[in-house]
Amino acid sequence: MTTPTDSTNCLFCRIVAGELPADVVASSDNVIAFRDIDPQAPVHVLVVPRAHYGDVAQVAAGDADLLAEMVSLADQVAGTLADGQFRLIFNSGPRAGQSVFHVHAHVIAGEQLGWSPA
Ligand code: IU
Repeated sequence: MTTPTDSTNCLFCRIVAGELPADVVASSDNVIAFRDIDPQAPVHVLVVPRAHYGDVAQVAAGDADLLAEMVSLADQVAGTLADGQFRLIFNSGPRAGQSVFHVHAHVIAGEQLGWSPA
């Protein structure tokens, strides 16, 4: 688990609050989904809980139902914007490539995906 973070000056908290713009494609009670500004595939959407958690392990430990809601919204996005098949990626910690420390799942879809994430 990475170091817990707080919502002070958190980019994704500001998007959730509507203080910064984002291309929101779906939402549910506790989760929003918006397009990544630097897409790596035809469909590249970030699924983000409204509440601030630093990484996926913190969500799993703190609110497993919220983690399930994130996965459900990811599935909905892939079904709406692509053919329902998708890759779901959580980068957890800087060495894994996490750069924004408000947990988010990358939904990657819309083309035949290769496999070499490392
Ligand atoms: P990462 O797993 O923490 O590295 O993913 C962060 C993502 O957030 C990355 O793909 C960025 O392109 C994306 N992003 C964004 O969509 N909007 C922003 O304003 C910023 C980053 I900063």
